[in-house]
Formats: sequence, structure tokens, C-alpha cells
Amino acid sequence: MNDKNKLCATTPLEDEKIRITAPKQTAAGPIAVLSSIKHVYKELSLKNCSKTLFSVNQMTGFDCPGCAWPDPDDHRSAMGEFCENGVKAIAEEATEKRVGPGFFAKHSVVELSHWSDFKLGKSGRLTHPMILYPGKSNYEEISWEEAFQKISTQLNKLSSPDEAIFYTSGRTSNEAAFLYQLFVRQYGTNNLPDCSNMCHESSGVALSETLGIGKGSVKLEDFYITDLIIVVGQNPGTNHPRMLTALQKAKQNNAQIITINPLPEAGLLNFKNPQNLGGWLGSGTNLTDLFLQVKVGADVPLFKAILCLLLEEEEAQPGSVFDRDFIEKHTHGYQELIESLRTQNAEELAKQSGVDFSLIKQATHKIKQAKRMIICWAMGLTQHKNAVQNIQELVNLLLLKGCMGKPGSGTCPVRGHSNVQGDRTMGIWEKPKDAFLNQLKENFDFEPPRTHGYDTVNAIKAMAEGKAKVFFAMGGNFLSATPDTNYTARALQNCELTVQVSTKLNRSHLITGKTAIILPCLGRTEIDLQNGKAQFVSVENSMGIVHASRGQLKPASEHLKSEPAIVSELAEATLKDSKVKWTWLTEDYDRIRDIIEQTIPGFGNYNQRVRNDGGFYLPNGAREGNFHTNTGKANFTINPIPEIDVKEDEFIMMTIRSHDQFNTTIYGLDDRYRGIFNARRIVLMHKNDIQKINCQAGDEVDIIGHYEGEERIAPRFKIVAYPIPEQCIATYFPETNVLVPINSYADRSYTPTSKNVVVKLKASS
Ligand SMILES: Nc1nc2c(c(=O)[nH]1)N[C@H]1C(S)=C(S)[C@@H](COP(=O)(O)OP(=O)(O)OC[C@H]3O[C@@H](n4cnc5c(=O)[nH]c(N)nc54)[C@H](O)[C@@H]3O)O[C@H]1N2
Ligand SMILES: Nc1nc2c(c(=O)[nH]1)N[C@H]1C(S)=C(S)[C@@H](COP(=O)(O)OP(=O)(O)OC[C@H]3O[C@@H](n4cnc5c(=O)[nH]c(N)nc54)[C@H](O)[C@@H]3O)O[C@H]1N2
Ligand SMILES: [Mo]
Repeated sequence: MNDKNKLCATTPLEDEKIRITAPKQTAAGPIAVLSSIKHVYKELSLKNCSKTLFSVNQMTGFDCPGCAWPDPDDHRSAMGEFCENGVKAIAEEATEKRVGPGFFAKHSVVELSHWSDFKLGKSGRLTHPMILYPGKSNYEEISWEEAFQKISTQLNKLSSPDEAIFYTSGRTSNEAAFLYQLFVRQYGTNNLPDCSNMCHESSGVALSETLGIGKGSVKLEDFYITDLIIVVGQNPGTNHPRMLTALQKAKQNNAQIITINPLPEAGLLNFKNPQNLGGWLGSGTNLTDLFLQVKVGADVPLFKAILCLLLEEEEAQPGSVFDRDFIEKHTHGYQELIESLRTQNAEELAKQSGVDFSLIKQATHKIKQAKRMIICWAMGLTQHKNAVQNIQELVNLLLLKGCMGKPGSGTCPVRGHSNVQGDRTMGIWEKPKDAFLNQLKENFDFEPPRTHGYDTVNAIKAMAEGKAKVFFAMGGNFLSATPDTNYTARALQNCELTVQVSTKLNRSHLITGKTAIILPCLGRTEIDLQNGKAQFVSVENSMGIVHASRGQLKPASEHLKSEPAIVSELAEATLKDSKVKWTWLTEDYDRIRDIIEQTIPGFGNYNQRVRNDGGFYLPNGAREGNFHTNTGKANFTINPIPEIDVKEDEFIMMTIRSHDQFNTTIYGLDDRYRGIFNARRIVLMHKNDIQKINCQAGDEVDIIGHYEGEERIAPRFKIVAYPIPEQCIATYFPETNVLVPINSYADRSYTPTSKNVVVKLKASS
């Protein structure tokens, strides 16, 4: 199946000796600590190991690159504020293995493309700038100067700046991101797609329209004083393990937790905190009080059923459920919402959601009782065609209860990458606001481009259609993270030049434009010396706190440059008449923070406040009860019931993360909490569905999509019987990205529908 003489754009097939056990009930605890230590020792010497781990998320240390969950403002564990998966992320970056010119001389690009993502990542840190010349089989070393020259020549040759695309992944610091967008806009385009387009873009759109700010409203402290937390479409045990500590503390303060998910995820059921003794010895904390096992894509019917039941009770006893005063003063569109709810039938909606009506009634009761309520969500809501509506429906619930703009209440979209939110604040956005562009114009004396640029989906299409010819990535793994892998591969290969600023080898270095360049950069954990002086950077977490991050380790190679330095040198090489003193700015990052302060609201006294322990909060209207929307109030919305169009022999597939990966970086081959070991090409299925297709657990199937008449195939996935709703299946990302159609994305946010792909299954031959 894999032709070894040809480039392989998708994850190659491998023989996996799969082992299955029952899914776990408890997350974290001693096993998690031992598991993380195992990962660290494989990558690091003892000296670097302790130095790294104990400084994670300390006030003076570096920000964990694992996720964007905030650190406690007050007490931080002396062991380091980290979790099992944060440790894996750090070990991955701090590894002592190296990928240099010798490695690339030995292994051709075609050969490397047949390595698994796991093996590519485990090869080590990139050490030198490298170039792949047209028609050549191997990357060769190139000097930084020559690399910048090649890129700038190509950029200046384009017939329009809009023929270049500048992607960002969410680890880039505020300082690097600000310089990057400034460079790109001075060059002349708003083509600044980012990983957020595939992630929380739907949240951004939904929240901006309804609450006037695209970010969440809660602070960490709100978790400790709330009555009810609803966690929907999120798997924190794996993806935000430190959130479990906050949930545990909430429970200790008598909060209730409702979990809404097609899967009973271990982390949400029971949690043993590895950072205190109880977590090593005791039986853990039961987190979820009520589990609603919703069908994939059926959250709107579920929330609507709850709204209908709440309305019934409110009408029976006015004022007993809804916060009339809040609704009157702060919201718009109440009557319309109520009228539309009156046309719905709760029992019918419950059926569509797949959740037992009696459980929905129990949830309604808990919601009715709660005075303060927080709703948390992640990719389970954002990656559907009706993703924006998913989120707006839960905003309706919060507004009816008056649970916005008051302590212990609000929205909590849990961000993915550790600085994805900060990058957007810094202007990494294809649809910049005029006010922001005006400020750039005033401060930096140039005419910024006004036409909106390409987001991720449209960037891929532009490359495929020959409208874009240069692709530049500030981090990430564009090929594997985006939808429709084979289509995206052709799009990238259509480019004249593709450039990747990276720390580690990945598939995007192998499926490239005619010429390809790798620019190796410093990671979060490393000391960043400029002009002989150690610099720090700053990042914004999921709750809008901006704080410092200081690398501690010796860089992986003396040839690495920091991201801000790379942007500055590229800008110097490319821009003819920029008034920005690029080199001068990069010599001392305080200077970059000064120009950020002059440009972006909320950053007053940036350099001083970022040096305070724990950093500072950015302003947040929704948190304070000020809704900067088109109506000047918080908006109710009417969200239609999605039409679920699956035939008898079809399934809805969600693509999720295993416990041993960070997006496209594969740390290991186990999904411990789900009881799946040593395998990634698996498909989780209900036992009745396995029977229905005349297969047995352990059999291999091909997964086939027929979106808009076009066939897409991902071969050979082993069936794992799992407690998942019928007609829903789950596979891992990125193995099945090949099945996510480029034209299947969320309305208004253009986020690929990675959690909602209609497929058929066929026994593999
Ligand atoms: N260790 C680790 N940490 C990470 C990452 C990682 O890959 N590894 N990635 C980071 C990034 S960029 C992000 S965005 C986050 C991702 O964090 P998550 O969003 O938690 O990640 P996913 O694995 O995509 O999980 C989605 C969850 O939604 C559920 N789900 C799927 N479809 C539906 C649905 O229709 N309705 C409901 N209610 N639930 C549904 C799935 O069962 C699963 O539990 O994590 C960040 N942190
Ligand atoms: N099917 C499916 N597809 C998905 C998703 C899904 O749930 N299902 N999730 C989507 C989501 S939420 C996201 S956020 C995207 C993620 O998309 P990306 O952010 O593009 O992908 P990552 O895998 O996080 O990128 C990993 C690479 O980043 C580089 N890197 C790591 N650290 C640094 C650094 O400090 N600086 C630089 N310059 N480079 C660095 C390394 O070379 C590494 O190989 O994927 C999306 N794709
Ligand atoms: Mo993400």
C-alpha cells in the first residue's frame, strides 16, 4: 500500500501490536506521575530533568507549553505546577537528541515521509537552517543570511503580497506574534491564518456576537465559589489535566458538576491529585455528579430541551428560575427566544440528543437550583457545522439564569495551545478590526492592507488553486493539522516556496513547495540571549492573564534563533522602506513590549506589570457585565435544530486526541485512560454497531467518506468496542484528517468539522 519510492503525505501504515483493557474510571494519581517520569528519562539527563520540571509555571520559571490553563494566582505547588502531559510536552522540547545536517544527508525526504509521526518527532531537535532545492532528494545546510535572502527574494517577486500566506501556531509568544503581524502587514497582506481557525474560532465568533468579546469571562477563582459547572465537549483529564485540580477544589466547596460528552472520559469521573498526598494514597474525588451521554453533534437539541424544561418551570412559578432583572437590564432578544422555545417539544428534543429524558430532567433541576454557574467547553462543540450555534445555545442558558458578569459564573472556552489567545490579542488574525489597523498606521507610519485575508481553509484553497505561491509557517504542522490531508498536500506542493520555523521535525517539512526551508528556533524552555542579555517573553492564558515566561535550559544548538529575531531579520531583508527599527527592537524585548503597549488596549505599564508575580489581567467587558455588542446588550439567539443526515449504513465520526499526543506530536502509542495500548489506528464503536457491520472487536476496517460525491479513504483501523452512542464512532487525529473534507466547515467560523464527519465502514481486504 505504501509505495516507498513516493512521498507519503498521510500517516504511514504500521504493524501495531494492540492491547486493550477496560477504560479507566480514575485520572491522574501516582500512575500519571510515574508515566510522565518515564517520558522524561527517555529524553533528558538527570541534571536537566530536575531543572526543567521544578521551574514549570513557577512565578520565575517558564510557562508550560502544554496548554493554556491558568496557574493559581496564590499558592503554587513546590513540586512545580505541572501535570503528566505538561511534562511530556517539556520532555519533547528539552530532549537531548538532535536533527542536524548529518541526519538530513543520511535520510532523504521520501524516506522520512514513510516514518511515523511518532518516529519523526522522536528524532530530536532541529539544529541548523536547512534548504531543500527543487528536484533534490535531501535537505542541505544553508546559512541564516542566505535563507533570509532566498525568502525575501521570493516574496518580493510575487505579483501581489496576497500571494503569500503567513500561518501561526499557538506557541508563539506575544513579542514574536506582534512583530510577525507587523512585518506581514508592512509587507502588504492580511493573510494571517492560525491554528485558532481550526480550534476555538467558533467560540470567538459565537461569543463576540452574543457577549461582545471573543474570549471567556471567568477567572480561576470563580471555580472555587460556583454552585454548578457544566463541562461539555471537553476531555480535561488528557488535554487540560491541571483543570482537574480546579474542579476538585470546586467540589470541595460543594459545587456540582454536569458532564456532557459522547464518551465517559476518565478524567471527569474520578481524579487523584498527584500534587498532594491524598492523591497518592486516597481513593480520589468523584468529579461528575451527572453524566449526559449525548450523541455526537446533538448538543443543540440537548441544551434546547433543558431550556424548554426551565421555561415550563418559570412559567409555572414566575421568577423562580430566570433572572428577570438581569434579562431586563442587560439582554436583547428575550421574547423572541421564548416564543421559539414554545414551539419546541422537550421530549422530542431529548430523543434527538440521545440522552434519557429523566437525566435531562435531573440536569434541569440542578441548573434551576444553581445561583452561580460556569460552562466549560472545547473541541467537542467548536468543530461542527453548527459549532457557533452550539456555543450560542449555551450562552442562552447562562443569560436566562443571569450567570454572566458576576462572580462564580460565566463562559469558559478552554483554550488549546499555550499562547493561542495571546497571538490573537497581538493581531494574528486574517480579519483585523479597522481600529487596530488605524493604530498600526499611526504608530508605524505605513498604510496597512484593509482587505481581509485567508483563514486556514481558504489559505489551503488559495494554494491549491494557484492563487498563493509562498507559504510561511511560524510553528505548527500545517499539513497534518489541517483537513483533507491529500488535498492540502497538493496545495502545499503547488507553492514555489514553503518555509517552516520549527523546533521539531514533522510531516510539513517533507511535503513541501518546490523549494523548502526549515528555520530552527528556540523553544519555551530555553535561555534566549540577545546582545548578551537573557530575555523573557510573555503569554496570555485561557483566562486573559498576561505573564512572563523565562527559559532555563541551554539551547539545543548554537545555531538557533529566537522567533522575534527570525521575524526581525526577515523583515530587514524583505522590507524596503519600513520605519520600524527591527534589529534594535529585538536587542531588548522590553522595547517590543513598549510598542505593544502603544498599540493594543489593556497593556498599560506592560513592562512593569508583566514583571509582577503572576502577571496581570486584560480588560474583559463580559466579565464586568458590559456587553460591547451591536445592541449594546448581551444577545439571545435562536439556534435551529441541526439536521442530522446519516443513513442506515453511515456513521458520524469524531476525531479526538489520545492521551499520548499533543496535536500532531505523538509522545507515545498509549491512550491509558481509554484502555488502548500500543495503537493509534483504532476506531471506537458501540458493540451493536460492530455486530451490524458483521465484524468483531479487533477486526480491521477501512473508513470511507463520500462528501459531495467525492470518495476519501483511510485504510485499516482496528475496531475497539467502546461505550459510545450508536452510529457514532471515534478515531484519532491526525490519522483520519484525510477524511475531513476541505469544504465541510462550521458556518461563519470556517472551522473544519473535525468532530462531525459522515463515513461508512468496510472490512479491510
Ligand atoms: N496533552 C494534550 N493537551 C492538549 C492537546 C493535546 O493534543 N494533548 N491539545 C491542545 C489543544 S490545541 C486543544 S484545542 C485542546 C483540546 O482539548 P479537547 O477539546 O478536550 O480535545 P479533543 O480530544 O479534541 O476532545 C474533545 C472532547 O469532546 C468530545 N466530543 C466530541 N464530539 C462531541 C459532541 O458532538 N458533543 C459533545 N458534547 N462532546 C463531543 C470528545 O468525546 C472529547 O472528550 O487541548 C490542548 N491541550
Ligand atoms: N481532525 C482534527 N484535526 C485537528 C484537530 C482535531 O481535533 N481533529 N484539532 C485542531 C486544533 S484544535 C489545532 S490547535 C490544530 C493544531 O495545529 P498546529 O498548531 O499547526 O499543530 P501542532 O501539532 O500543535 O504543531 C506542532 C509543531 O510545532 C512546532 N513547534 C513546537 N513548539 C514550537 C515553538 O515554540 N516554536 C515554533 N516555531 N514551533 C514550535 C514543532 O515543530 C511541532 O512539530 O490542529 C487542528 N486539527
Ligand atoms: Mo487547539
